[in-house]
Amino acid sequence: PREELGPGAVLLRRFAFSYDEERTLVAAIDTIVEAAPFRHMITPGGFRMSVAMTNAGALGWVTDLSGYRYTPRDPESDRPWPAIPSCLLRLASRAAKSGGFDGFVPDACLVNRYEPEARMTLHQDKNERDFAAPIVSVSLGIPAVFLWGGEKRNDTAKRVPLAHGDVVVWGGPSRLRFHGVLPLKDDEHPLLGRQRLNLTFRKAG
Ligand code: MD3
Ligand code: FE
Repeated sequence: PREELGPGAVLLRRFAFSYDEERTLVAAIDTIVEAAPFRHMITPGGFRMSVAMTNAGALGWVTDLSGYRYTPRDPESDRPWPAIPSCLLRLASRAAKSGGFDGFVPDACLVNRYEPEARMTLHQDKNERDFAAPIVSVSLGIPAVFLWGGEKRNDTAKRVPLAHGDVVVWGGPSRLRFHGVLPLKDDEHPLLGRQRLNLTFRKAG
């Protein structure tokens, strides 16, 4: 099932299953979290994010009082971020190919953990160097309502439910659209419990 959300934005429902077993993906995420635990980062405006985050890859996305950026090291440990596990790299490039972007090799994987009530306000992803590469997102665990906005913050946002195993490829004209996630409703997933994990694969450098 392949759904066009907009130009360059393709929703692949349950793609993370046809490709790989969910347990393999969750085990790969566990290895990342062991090396670089989840943490609640602080926005430049001084707010603690409700979403907990960590990263894998040559570059990781961070925020603190001095701003948003990609760094080669985990600022909590001063060690390089863990490598992106190969099963995740394969999933990301296979999904990108299905979305029309052949040859996608991400150098950054941001892992977001939402517990009930966590949310992400409307924003654009523009800390990456090259907007020609897509972003591939993978949703696991309890469902969320994704907000798919326009080119300006005040453009009306469409609500898109995202469930366990859903993969979205965001490229082309959709790459710089505003987007966010509504506060997560309390729920329980058989494998992941009361949380949602979202992976975003990026070409940051
Ligand atoms: C559309 N994450 O990490 S994934 C983020 O569910 C982020 O955790 C959300 O937004 C989450 O930056 C949404 C879907 C997504 C990710 C990046 C995009 C949609 C996008 C970049 C451009 C356009
Ligand atoms: Fe984003």
